[in-house]
Amino acid sequence: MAKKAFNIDPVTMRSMPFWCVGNPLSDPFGGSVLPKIDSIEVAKILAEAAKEGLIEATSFHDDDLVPWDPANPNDDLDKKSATYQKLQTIKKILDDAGLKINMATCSLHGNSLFRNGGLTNPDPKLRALAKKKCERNIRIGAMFGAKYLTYWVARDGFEVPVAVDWKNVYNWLADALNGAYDYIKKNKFTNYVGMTIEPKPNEPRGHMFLPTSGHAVGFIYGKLKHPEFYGINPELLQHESMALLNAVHTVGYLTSMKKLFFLHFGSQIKAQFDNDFPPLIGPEGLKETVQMFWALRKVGWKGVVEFDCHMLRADGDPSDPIGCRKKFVRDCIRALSTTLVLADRLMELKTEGLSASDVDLAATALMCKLDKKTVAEWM
Ligand code: XUL
Ligand code: MN
Repeated sequence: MAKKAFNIDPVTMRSMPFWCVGNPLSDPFGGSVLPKIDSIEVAKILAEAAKEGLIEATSFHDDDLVPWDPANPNDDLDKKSATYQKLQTIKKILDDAGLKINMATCSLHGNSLFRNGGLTNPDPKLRALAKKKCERNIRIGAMFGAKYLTYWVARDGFEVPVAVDWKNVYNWLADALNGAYDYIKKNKFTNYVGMTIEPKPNEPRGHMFLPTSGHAVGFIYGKLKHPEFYGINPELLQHESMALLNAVHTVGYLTSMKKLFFLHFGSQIKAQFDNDFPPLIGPEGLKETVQMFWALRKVGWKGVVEFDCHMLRADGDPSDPIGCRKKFVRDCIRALSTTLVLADRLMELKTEGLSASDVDLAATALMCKLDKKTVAEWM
C-alpha cells in the first residue's frame, strides 16, 4: 500500500500519468531516445513509486494501456478478450500498490484517422467513430475507478480558418461532451465526480478550438447542459505560457469561478512549442511556479497536482530505460516539494502600504531567505 495520504497544502494527491513515464522521447527532428516499454512495465514503475511514498495517483489515455482496433470498438466488454485481460492485469498492479486513478482521457491524437479532428471532425462518420472510442475509454475509466473524465482538445483545431464550418463546429463539440455526460449517467458510472476540459492554444494543430482556460469556461456555461459537472484542468506553466499568459492569473481566475478541478504541472519557456519540461527545470518560470502555489494556498484551494511532462531528451539513458524513468519520477517529486517549500516561505508576505515593486522584491527576498542586511551590503 502507498505509505500515507500526501497532504501538504494545497496538494491532496500527487499523480504521475502513464504517458509521462512511458514517453520514449521522440521529437520532430529525431526518433525515440528510449525504447517504448509495455504498459505493464509502466504500471510496475508507478507501483514502485507509490510503495516508496512518492505518488498517490496516476492517469491514462486508453491507448496508453491497450491498443484500439476501430473494427472492434467493444473489445473491453468481452471478458475473454486480450484487452480485458490486460486491463485487469494492470488494475491489479495499481490496486496492490494503493494507487488511485485521477483521470481517464481518450486519445484522439495518436491515430492518423483523426488527423483532421476527433469530436469536431467535419466527416460525420469519423465524429461517430471518435465518440465510440470515447465511450470505450469511459468504460475503461469506470473499470479503474477514475475520478475524472478529461477532454484534452487534441486535434480539434485548424490551420485554415476558411476551411472550418464555424456554424456547427462548437455544436459538434457540445454534442460530444453532453453525450459523454449522458453515457456516464446512463451506465451509472458513479466513480466519475466530474469531467474536465484541458485547453491548449496550438500544437498539434495550428490553432485549437478551446485555446485557453477562459475559452473553456465560457464554453462550459454557454454550450453544456450540466455546467456544474464540468471544470478545467489547466496545464501550467505549459499551455497558458505558450500563449504568453500567466499561471498565477489562470489559477486566480479558475478558482474564483470554482472551475479548477485539478492541475497539470510542468515547466515551459514562454511562447515556445509545448516544452513539457519537468517542473522547475529549464531557464524560466521559478517565480511564476512558486507564486502559483502561493496563490492556491491564499485562496484555500486543495486538490490533485498531476505532472504532465517528460524527462529532457538529453537525460534519456538508452542503456538504463527503466532506471532513468524512475529517476524522472523522483525528479518531478523533488521539484514539487521544492516548490511547496518556497511557496510556504511566501505565506509571510505583507503587502499593506507597500508599492507593487516593494512587494515583489520582498517576495523574492522571502523566497530566497535573504535578509535586508545582506542585500544592503551589496548595494
Ligand atoms: C498534451 C497534453 C495531453 C493531455 C492528456 O499537451 O497535455 O497529454 O494532458 O491528453
Ligand atoms: Mn496535459
